[in-house]
Amino acid sequence: MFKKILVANRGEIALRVIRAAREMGIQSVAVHSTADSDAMHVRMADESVCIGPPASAQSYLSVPAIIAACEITGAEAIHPGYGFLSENAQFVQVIEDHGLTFIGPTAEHIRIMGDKITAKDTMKKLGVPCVPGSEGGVATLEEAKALGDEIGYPVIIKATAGGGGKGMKVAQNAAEMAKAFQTARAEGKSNFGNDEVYIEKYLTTPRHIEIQVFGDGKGKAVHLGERDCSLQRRHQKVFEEAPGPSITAEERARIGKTCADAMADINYIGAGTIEFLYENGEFYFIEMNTRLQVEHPVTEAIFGVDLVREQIRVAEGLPMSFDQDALTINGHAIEVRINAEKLPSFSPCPGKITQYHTPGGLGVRMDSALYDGYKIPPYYDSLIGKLIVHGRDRPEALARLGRALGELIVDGVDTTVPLFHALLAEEAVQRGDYNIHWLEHWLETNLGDA
Ligand code: MV4
Repeated sequence: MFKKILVANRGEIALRVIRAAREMGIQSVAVHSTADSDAMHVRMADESVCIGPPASAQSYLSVPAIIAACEITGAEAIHPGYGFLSENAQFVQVIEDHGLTFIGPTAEHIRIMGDKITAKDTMKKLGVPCVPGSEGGVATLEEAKALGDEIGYPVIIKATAGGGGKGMKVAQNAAEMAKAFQTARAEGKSNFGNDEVYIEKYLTTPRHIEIQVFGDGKGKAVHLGERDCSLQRRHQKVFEEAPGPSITAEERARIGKTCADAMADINYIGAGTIEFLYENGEFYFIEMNTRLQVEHPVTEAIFGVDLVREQIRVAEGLPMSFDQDALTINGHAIEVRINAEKLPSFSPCPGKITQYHTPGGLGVRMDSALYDGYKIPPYYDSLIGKLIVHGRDRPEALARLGRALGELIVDGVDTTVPLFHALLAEEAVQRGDYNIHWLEHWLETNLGDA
């Protein structure tokens, strides 16, 4: 059993990991930049180490500083949270070279899934359904045009190293191919230092459905159903729910088993998310995230499991505390991401919290590192909290969300809370009838968002 772990992150996710560790009797070490000396994760951890100046590149992304913090404090393992170094294969390698344990997958799994062409090729061979498209990379415009004619327009050109929607261009027809192909390559090169691209059939109105998987690293893996994360703005999720309102029990069992079997085959260890586009009753794999996700609490709510506790267990070589048969869905959960942002532009709004009151009651969870008087620094992500509600069914969860949002007080900065009040009044949201484009259209119509 680990005695002490280091949390290489900040904000609500650092608290999430510290809480799981404390319940397991494990000591926690927080790391922080000089801008975060007064942050809640520093206060809540058993110990803390300052690892550098405000800029993430010199603190939360500094591998030598984080390894040094482990050596100073005697921490045996590192939990990366999400973002920062959570999907950095080199970081995992360095951790292992120092005789420490990374709480997450192997460097090799991160490497495979970090390159989207390799990820897709691997998943296809494992029997996971993929979007029709090129086999591997597409090197020339001639090849790209031939493929466009073969699979039919519209097509999407994606950078293999891409992410967050960068290095992704749609070609509606052959005439648009040259520009789309060159732009995707250029964006891959400038953003990720890799100009390799691949091509897929462009799905016009899909939902974003992701399957939560979990492996023990020894050939056992399970799935914990899906989350529908279709409500996004500029590739940032804002509202997530589980189960997906459009997914049947039969579909869940089938795609879930396909994903779990694939993870068992590669001896996957820890938490992972397999992302699909879902259209006309079919699932199409697009990419895999080899980390805990922001929206993991909706899955925890409906399955009644602590995913971080399980991550720590399997990292220690212990078995998972459940098998597939023990995992049954109870009710419906919804998460909304509360950002310190000014509407309608969604521009970051850092500043001092003058009053903070969290909602409570049955089926309400608020994950946040805010406190009265806290000064949100301007250097990091604008996520300041996640409100998660759980009900016996979807209508109850929606009603509970409205009730809980009404209790929440965050004064001193602008937040995205008004957006959620407005969304809850929408019939499409009430019916669960939306796709990946719905929110952007709604924002244009209702907020005049560019
Ligand atoms: C697609 C697609 C349609 N067809 N691939 C966006 C980011 C990256 N994760 C994959 N993305 C997409 N890939 C094919 N073949 C549409 C998107 C997409 C999207 C996907 C999920 C959630 C929101 C989205 C918003 C715009 C585009």
